[in-house]
Amino acid sequence: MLIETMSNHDLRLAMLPYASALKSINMYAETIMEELFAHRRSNPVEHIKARLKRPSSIARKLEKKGYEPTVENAVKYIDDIAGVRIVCLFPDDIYKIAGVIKNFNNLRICRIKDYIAVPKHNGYRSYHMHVEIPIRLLDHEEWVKVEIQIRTVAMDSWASMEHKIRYKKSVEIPDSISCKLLDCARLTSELDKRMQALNEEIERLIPPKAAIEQLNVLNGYF
Ligand code: 0O2
Repeated sequence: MLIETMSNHDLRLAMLPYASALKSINMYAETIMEELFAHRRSNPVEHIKARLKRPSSIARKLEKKGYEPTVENAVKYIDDIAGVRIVCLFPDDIYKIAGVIKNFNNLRICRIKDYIAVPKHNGYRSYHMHVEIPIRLLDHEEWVKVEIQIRTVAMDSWASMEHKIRYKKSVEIPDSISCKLLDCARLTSELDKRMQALNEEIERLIPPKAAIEQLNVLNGYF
């Protein structure tokens, strides 16, 4: 069925499994935060954003990929109809969060795109996990695709800016602007490295949890 000819009711029905998948992934994300918080006594996640792709964007993406904009093709060829973005402070946290996600039992990892190890030619950096999770519907269970993007605040602010001025826009962006964007991407990468190093320095100053508890006992706080 062509997306543009579908009624709002049919569109909502087609999106239902993806909306449920987003709810489940949000629960997973909260578990990740709690687990990492328990280990580190600080929350590595700055914020989490979940979104369903708009039908018009799905149709546009299908046409860009050379497919007819139908629901069947969307289910088959579009991996990010349901998308979750986890934004954290430091690059190391990205791989820790990805590690926790990989250990979830009820989740299939289909594809990893590590645009941090190998950034895109325009400077885009982010860690993408294409996963599938089981969703229980009225009469059957279905594995639904979700794209999880994990990135730092610096990577996120660069991507938002680039998205705004270039990504998806039909205007021709001059090379001079592309070069400046690439330069900004390098700066954000440098900023991430420095902030990571600074955080490690600060962490070394903080005594381990056991030592604090012992000190409290000695001081008669317990
Ligand atoms: P929107 O509006 O954010 O939803 P593939 O299926 O592998 O052939 P796809 O789906 O483009 O290609 O996969 P990829 O590379 O994982 O990109 C998915 C999403 O990552 C994009 O969705 C963007 O959100 C983001 N992204 C990827 N490359 C760039 C980039 O160069 N700049 C910015 N700002 N974001 C990027 P959409 O549907 O393209 O856009």
